[in-house]
Order: sequence, then structure tokens, then C-alpha cells
Amino acid sequence: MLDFDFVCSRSEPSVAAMVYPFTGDHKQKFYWGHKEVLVPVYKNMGDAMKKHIDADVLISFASLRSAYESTLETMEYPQIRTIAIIAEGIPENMTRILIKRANEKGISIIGPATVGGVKPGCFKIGNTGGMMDNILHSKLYRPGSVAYVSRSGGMSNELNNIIAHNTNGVYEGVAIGGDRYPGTTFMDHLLRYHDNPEVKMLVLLGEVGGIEEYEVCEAMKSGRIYKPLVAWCIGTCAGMFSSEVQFGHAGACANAERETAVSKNKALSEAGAKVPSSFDELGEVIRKVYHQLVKEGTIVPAEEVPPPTVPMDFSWARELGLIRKPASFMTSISDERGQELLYAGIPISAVLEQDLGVGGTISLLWFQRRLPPYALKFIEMCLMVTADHGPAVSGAHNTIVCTRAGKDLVSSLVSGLLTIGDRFGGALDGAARQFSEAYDAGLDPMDFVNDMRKKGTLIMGIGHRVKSLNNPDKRVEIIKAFVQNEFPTRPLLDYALKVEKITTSKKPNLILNVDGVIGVSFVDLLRHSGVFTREEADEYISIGTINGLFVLGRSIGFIGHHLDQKRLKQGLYRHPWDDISYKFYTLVLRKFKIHGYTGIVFFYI
Ligand code: Q5B
Repeated sequence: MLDFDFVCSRSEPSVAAMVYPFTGDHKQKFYWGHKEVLVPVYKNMGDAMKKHIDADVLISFASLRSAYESTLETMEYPQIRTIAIIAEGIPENMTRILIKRANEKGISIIGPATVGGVKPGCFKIGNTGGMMDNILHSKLYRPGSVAYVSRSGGMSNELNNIIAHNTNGVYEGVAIGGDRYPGTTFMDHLLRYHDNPEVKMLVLLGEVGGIEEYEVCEAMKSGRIYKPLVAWCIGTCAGMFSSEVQFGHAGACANAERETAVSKNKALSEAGAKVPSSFDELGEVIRKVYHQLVKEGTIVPAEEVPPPTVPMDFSWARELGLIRKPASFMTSISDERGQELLYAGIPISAVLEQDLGVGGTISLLWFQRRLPPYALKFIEMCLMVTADHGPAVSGAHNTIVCTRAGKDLVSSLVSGLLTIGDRFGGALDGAARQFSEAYDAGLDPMDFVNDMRKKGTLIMGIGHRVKSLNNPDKRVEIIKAFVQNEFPTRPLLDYALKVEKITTSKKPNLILNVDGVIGVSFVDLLRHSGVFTREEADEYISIGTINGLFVLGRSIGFIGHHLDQKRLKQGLYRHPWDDISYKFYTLVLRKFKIHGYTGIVFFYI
């Protein structure tokens, strides 16, 4: 509506305020040409009326359930002269009460079941006239000389088009709505138009059902309506059916011969209206009447003035392919815009039907492809074996302390996750990188160990605080056995096991640990599963993919620890003093004399 106002060159919006009972009073932002304006929204109708005393039209977008009550309320305010009711399906008995009340108060009701109406160059109700391209096309931004009334809102758009292309345009058009009891009738509007000197010809688009068109015939015969009137009742095809037909509108059904479109067209023609022989010829008849009026000098077409440009909404312009803009984000893993969520192009229902499991979901979201079944099983095993390793490890400890400080699940989980790094649970990618570089360089395992020692660098994936040759890590055994049995080939795991032989010969706890065995096995999977190119495999290692398995797996355990602490109602944790070695240094000052000079030294003991 505001765009329409703007293209009509109004100096200010026609919409004074909105009433929306479900939020508090506020202001809502809308475009006014290139600018943005704020339109007030009121919770109570009374407040809106008080603040906007000169607003005299209310357009009701209330649902069919609330339209009756809210229209009755609206009629309590004497400033209101017109109410347009868009809702379809209001019970007829209620509509009749509304009409009675409106007549008593001198209020015009447009509708129910209507898009409303339009007064070109001035004001339009709701969606009447359609989108901006249609409004421009039908020249609704400035008045013409033809006023129409129809039942149907959709057909009123068609009339806007027909009239714009056969005359100097629409002066005003109202769709009274498709219900059997419209708030205002054809006659109400035709008489109003007729008495307006700016309106030079009338158009009536009736339809099958009801007898109101006969009142128009009477008005023409009596001379009350003498301006040229072009009329057509749609629904003439009803006669082709063997039984009575109910068309789309509630009132569009002939209950007697008099109510048929054919009978009404005949009567209108006999009363003096210009009636085409079919709807297709309506435009032609309108054109002829208009040209006659121009010839007589009744209508003097005005010079066309181009309307101001209304900026097109970004989303609409993009839909029409008129503009483009580089996206701020790119994504290639999932798409939630359609009817069904897609993981790497696969509908979520297919992911479940095909029982792809967590392994399959990871393969789609992390690698955008399906991995072979053994790979999915391997991923799931990794998550299971890394899910927890007791409360003593750094991450679980942090989670527990955080939980006991009263924090929530996310904070406690994150507190645990933030401990994951080279020393704890974050050595998978480092192991993958170090072992594969050594292997690719053709380095003998012994040379690799020696080189690392010379560089003073720890070998990622080697060593454990509590696990050793004497206390083997069952998790490592499980993963190792699976890879050895199920993977097509596993050169990097074999290489790492040779390295482990050397490191454990130096110290029994320098085993290939859980991070190490997963890291190197994953490289074997990336390189030899046949679903990744070598470049892709290298890229996944370099961008730090494999630690994700530990992070994801261990999140399960951290959440478990958080819930456990909450369930056990554990209070704030404070570390005991006897477990902290407090160290203090004493500052000692000494005076000395040398070569006659006095000095002071100070040092800590
Ligand atoms: N030395 C893991 O150290 C640990 C050596 C090494 C060469 C090595 C250490 C290490 C690499 C990183 C790594 C993942 C910090 C571990 C995990 C998940 C977990 C945890 C859980 C779970 C253990 C003693 C002597 C020194 C060192 C030498 C040690 N590591 N030499 N390469 N990699 N590894 N992290 O026991 O001559 O005496 O000075 O950093 O793979 O986090 O359960 O707890 O599931 O939650 O404290 O399993 O190995 O040994 O540092 O005192 O070293 O061995 O140079 O030699 P420790 P340190 P020296 S799995």
C-alpha cells in the first residue's frame, strides 16, 4: 500500500497506523520510496483511534474467526466511515448483523471476501491491483474516467488491465466480494460513481447468482443511471452443465432462472447497458464506448506524466533475475531451504531409510560423499572408543570443575573441549601429518625417531600417561585389529607400529596411543578407500579434520560427566591446600663497600 501511495506521488503514506492485538505498542519499519519510515502499531484499537483522529477507513485483515468481533468494535468509533473486510468464510448470519449495524451507523463495508478496491492516484486497499509491475502496467498511479464494480477481486485486476488498455484508465474500482451478502452492493457503488462528475462511464462485472443486477436494470430504466454503462455477468457457461453449478464464490450459484448469468446479461442489455456477446469482447465494447465519449468531448484525455520510480524489492528483483550480488557465505554440505533437509544432496529421509547412521552422516557432512561401509563403521568405532576415558583426564576434569561451579551444559562441555590439544586428545592430526611425511619421504622408522629426537620434537600419537606395554590400551587394540582386518591396505598404520617398536624399546609407555592409531589409520582410509583423490586426502589432513573425531567422541563423555555431577548434586569444587605446594621467595639485601664506594645487592632465596 505504501509503494502504491508513493507511485501515486502522495506526499505522505495513506496508512496512519496498524492495530495488532498480540504485541505491545511499537513502530514498524516500511519503505517509502528509497527511504524508510516508521508506522505506529497499537495493541488497542481505542489507542489507535485516539492518536489518529482523522483516520476514517479501517482495513481488516483479521481472520474469519476474529473479523466479526473486531468489526463490531471498529464500528464503535464514530470517526470510521468505511471498513474493508478481507476475510473469507465469515458465517452469513454474522455478516448480516454487521451490515445491519453498519447501515444504522452510516458506515460502508467493502467485503467480506474481497481484496478491496483501488482509487488510482490516491489509495488502494491491501493487495488490490497486484504487484508494482501490474500497477504500472494498468496505470493505476493516476486517475482515468472509468469506474467499475465487480464481485471478484481477481477479476477486478483483469478489469484494471482491460480498462487501462482501452480507455484513459480507471477512476475507481471496487470488488464487493463473493459472499451472498456483501456489505455494500453493486448499486451502492454505481450510484456513488454516477454522482461523481469525474466518472464518465461505468463498468459492471456481475456474476451468476443473486438478483442485484436487476436493480441496476431498474435504475437505468428509471433514468437514475444514465451515464454509459458496460456490463457483463460471468458464469454463462453454467448452462452447459446438467446440474446447478457452484462457482468459486459462496454467492456464485443460480438458485433460479433469474439468477443465471445469461438471464441477467439479457436483462441488462434490454435496460440499455452495453453488453458484449462474450467476456472476450468486453474490452472492445469498453473501447467503443470510451471513444464515443472522447469524440463527444465528454472525456478529454490528460497528458501522461510518468510516475516516480519505486525501487524494486531486493528479493523480487533477484527472483526476476534482474540483479546479482556475491553471497557473503558459501556452503556445500547441507541445504535446508527446500521441503526436505539435504545432507550433501541426500534427503534426510534417505539417510535414515538407508540406515547410514552417525558414520554416514559424518561422511556426508564432513566429506560431502558416501564412504564405503567399513569406513562408516570405522568412524563410529572411533567415536565410541574416544567417548570417555574417565574423570581424571584433563577435559573431563575441567568439565566437572565447571559443572560444580554451577555452570550450564554448554559452558561445562566447552570448558572440557578447550583442553583438547597436542598433549591431550588433539594429537590425531599431528600424528597423521608427522607419520605420513616421514613415510612419504621414505624415512626408515629408526631414522624418523632419531630425527625427531634431534629436533627435540615429540612424536604426536606416541606416549601415554598411564597406558604402556605392561598396561596395554584396549582401545588401541580394537582399532588396530579392525583396520588390519577391514581396510583394503594400511601402510601408514604398519609404519607407525614399527615406530612404536622403537619408542617402546626406550620407554614402555611410549606406545602408539589412541590419538596415534586413529590418526594414521585415517590417513590410510583417505588415501586408499578409493573415494578421495590424493590431493583431497592431503587437504583433509592439512586442514585438521581428524581431531574432529576425538572432539566429537569425547563430547559424549563430557556431557555425561556434566549430567553426572548435576545428578550427584556435587557442590563447588575447591582444590585442597595440601595438594598445592606453595612456594615463596625471600628477598635478601646485602650492603657492601668496594674502593670506598658503598653498594647494595639483593637476591631471592
Ligand atoms: N616422550 C601423552 O607424557 C604424553 C614422547 C616422548 C618422543 C613422544 C606424551 C606426549 C605426544 C602427544 C600425544 C595424546 C603427554 C595422548 C590422549 C587421550 C587419552 C588421555 C588419557 C584419553 C604423555 C617422558 C619421557 C621424556 C619424553 C619422552 C614422551 N612422549 N618422546 N615422543 N611422543 N605425547 N598426545 O607420560 O628422556 O625422560 O626426557 O606428549 O600423543 O591424550 O587417557 O590420559 O583418552 O583421554 O607425561 O588417552 O607422551 O611423559 O612428557 O614426562 O615424557 O618420554 O621426552 O623423555 P608423559 P613425559 P625423557 S593420548
